[in-house]
Amino acid sequence: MLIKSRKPSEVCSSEITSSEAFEERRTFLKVAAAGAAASVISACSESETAPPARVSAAGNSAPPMPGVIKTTHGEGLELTSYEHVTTYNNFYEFGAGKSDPVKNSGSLITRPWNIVVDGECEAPGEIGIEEILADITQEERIYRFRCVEAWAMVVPWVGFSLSELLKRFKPTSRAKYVYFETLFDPKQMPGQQRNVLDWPYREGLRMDEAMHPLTMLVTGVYGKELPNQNGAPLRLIVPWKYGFKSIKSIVRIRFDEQVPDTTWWKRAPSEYGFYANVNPQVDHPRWSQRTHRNIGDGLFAGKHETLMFNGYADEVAHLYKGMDLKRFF
Ligand SMILES: Nc1nc2c(c(=O)[nH]1)N[C@H]1C(S)=C(S)[C@@H](COP(=O)(O)O)O[C@H]1N2
Ligand SMILES: [Mo]
Repeated sequence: MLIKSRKPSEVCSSEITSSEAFEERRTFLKVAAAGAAASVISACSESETAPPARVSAAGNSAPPMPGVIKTTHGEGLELTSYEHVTTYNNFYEFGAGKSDPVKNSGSLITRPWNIVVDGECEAPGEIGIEEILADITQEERIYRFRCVEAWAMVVPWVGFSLSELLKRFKPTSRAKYVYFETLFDPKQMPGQQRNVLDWPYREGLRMDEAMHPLTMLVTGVYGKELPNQNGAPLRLIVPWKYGFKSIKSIVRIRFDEQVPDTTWWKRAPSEYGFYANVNPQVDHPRWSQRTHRNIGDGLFAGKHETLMFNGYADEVAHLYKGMDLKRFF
């Protein structure tokens, strides 16, 4: 077997510590104090290189979702197992390690759950998750999902196009962006008791990206209700963008005229762009984005070439026509 030696640019963030990251790490260590497992902070740091812990997936018991329509999206792609999808997570509100969310997210209360929608729209208001589940047809679509830090999954998400929800609130012509916010409640989300990130977690899309049919609000996975660690009861999935855009446990959506502040972009603008389109030609300053490994493949499995827009170029490349994607990364 050929074991390829890695270029320095491929060394993952948990192995390399830039001076900036070192400072961050010191601060984080200070905050984390009492010896809790700390890792260099990044949107996707591979804090655990070993395969995910065999935590029996809390969520295996999640109720099946009735009336889900299976679509042809992603037919033929090889799925990542339910266990990997629900035990190898990024959800800093429950810790920075990949196996923290499954262990710690039991404290999140997902019923009742309301989402406020306001800003540049004619019909601002609030909608409950039960109303969404009852009123909006749920579809299963298999999407590629890739983290900025070179790991990827293929997941059968259950949900619906974000545009279906947004239209109900009648965005005005001034709505150029859509802003999203995660719940802020340090009692339910213990990670928020520390200043690891500027809480609440925030994300945003340009209006045309938000209205694109591939952009999905997700309520379930593998035909079952979304487990807490995956962002219950409602999270975003934008399959052609890096994982950090796919904000979890959403409580607020706002139509904005100006580009909104978003968590990772504001924290480290040289590392995480607003667009965050999967692009093998634009490296992260600390590692290459040309290849990825599939979670669940095993430690010695080869890496895969990353595709432009994560393989969705035919559907989305037109959104960025004429834009310099090295500048607007
Ligand atoms: N609120 C919130 N949303 C979040 C994150 C987070 O830490 N907090 N992590 C993001 C990152 S970096 C990734 S890769 C994906 C991971 O989604 P998954 O755990 O369902 O695979 O969630 C994204 N959404
Ligand atoms: Mo990520």
